[in-house]
Amino acid sequence: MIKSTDIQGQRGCDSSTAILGMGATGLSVARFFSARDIDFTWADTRQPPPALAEVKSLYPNHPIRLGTCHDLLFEGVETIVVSPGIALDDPVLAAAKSRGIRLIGDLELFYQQADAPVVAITGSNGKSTVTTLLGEMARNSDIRVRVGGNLGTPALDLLASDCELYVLELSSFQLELFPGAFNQVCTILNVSPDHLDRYGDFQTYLTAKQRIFTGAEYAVVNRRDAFTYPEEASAVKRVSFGADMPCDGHFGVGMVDGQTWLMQARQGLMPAAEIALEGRHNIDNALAALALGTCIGLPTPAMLATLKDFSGLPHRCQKVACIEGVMYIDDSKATNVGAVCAAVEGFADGDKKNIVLIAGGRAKGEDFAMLANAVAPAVKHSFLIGEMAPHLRDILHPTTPSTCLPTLEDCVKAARDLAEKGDVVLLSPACTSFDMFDDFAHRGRCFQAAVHRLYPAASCSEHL
Ligand code: UMA
Ligand code: ADP
Repeated sequence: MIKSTDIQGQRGCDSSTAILGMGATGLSVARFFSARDIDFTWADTRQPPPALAEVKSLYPNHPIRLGTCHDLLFEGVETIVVSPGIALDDPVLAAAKSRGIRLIGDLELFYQQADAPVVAITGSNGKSTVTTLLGEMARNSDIRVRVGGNLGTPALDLLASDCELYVLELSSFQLELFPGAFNQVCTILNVSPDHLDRYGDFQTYLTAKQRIFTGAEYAVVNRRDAFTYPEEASAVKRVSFGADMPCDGHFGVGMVDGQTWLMQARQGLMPAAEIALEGRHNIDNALAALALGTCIGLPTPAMLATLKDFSGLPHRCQKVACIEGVMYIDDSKATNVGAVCAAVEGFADGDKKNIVLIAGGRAKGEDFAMLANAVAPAVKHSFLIGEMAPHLRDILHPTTPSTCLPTLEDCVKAARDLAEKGDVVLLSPACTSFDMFDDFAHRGRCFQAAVHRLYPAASCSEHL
């Protein structure tokens, strides 16, 4: 394992190292360096950065450089630890690179230190669910596991000498500086357009995701999505999952006594109906977690028990209430078209139009055109908020009646007025929340509060 002195000597992480970004990642890097007596300076292109006061009080002796003038930011700097929210083609970083300054991410430091196997999980949708689910499977197998990454706890804060397994959710942003990892088990769960405001085009986004295969021993791939496979020539071993009958060594579904079962090759594992997670897309997530768990040797009984118990994270197709026969679902985390399609498909009821959709917010450069055909069969009306509301209305209205409204609360009330017994009111925005809310969790909490305000006097027996 590389010690702090090695890091200083070999990697150049000494006083000529700058931490760019004062968010969760930057602060975790600062803790990591401070614990090892490694000197550093702070840099941030925002003036002022949100955490400036906290950083000044926690790190009074470390210089802080702010702004977009790269000469001032990185004078004398040899290595920059870049936070994932800052694009590598940002002019400040492009200039630093052209001057020969080395750019690394927190993952490079993490992988130098991690002394236990790592499972790395990426994908456009389902990352947090599968990461958490696999972590629970490992915990239920009595393994000392630490779970984090893009999910919340930065990778460096997970490091612990007694840890037996790390499960990391990795974003495409983090993968841009992914150093590669020997013997790793990894997966790209699925790929659909996302973050195109940063990448410009789908191929660049996909290339960032595919970096996860660098050095891997096993790749868990999605049979329904060719973008999740490593290159043909790559030596990475593949274990696949998909909602069809699997071949030997792979995971899928099949019919047992007239019921859909999760299968490993020809062997039935459990009825799909017993998975605690809601929505058909979660069968994929369950299969992916089983495949990953099998690659790292988790016992099947513990994994299956976890699937029967783990009902999911908040704001991901979360049941909020059932009021007068109408189910209210908070899918605030659905911030791209692929996620909304999966949620709508998951709650569709045959050929009925049983869904009232609430969507909108701030775009990430995606083309919303495919949403129109995807939602039309199941959505009876869409209520739209935020910056994208007029644009979404133009796209959806030809196939699905759609109305723009000023607030989320207005949407909830209008959905309540329209929905009939047996319908689903689904918040699944296809957009980020930052035009109207702090983040997706804040948007989800506001939705849930609005739902509960609909019937304040009613008995809570119908609320979940
Ligand atoms: N900053 C600049 N210049 C910029 C942009 C940001 O200097 O152009 C500075 C800000 O002023 C701030 C800091 O960078 O001081 C923020 O850094 P950051 O944006 O990298 O965010 P962190 O707080 O470090 O959180 C990051 C992830 N955020 C992003 O990738 C945008 C978190 O994922 C992750 O949980 C955390 O690291 C720990 O690993 C969030 C996210 O939205 C949840 N991720 C995206 C997603 O899931 O879609 C990828
Ligand atoms: P991520 O961390 O990749 O954003 P989450 O597990 O938080 O993924 O789920 C976010 C949303 O993505 C969910 O609310 C759901 O709408 C959608 N989703 C989850 N799993 C899948 C999947 N396997 N395929 C497509 N969409 C999915």
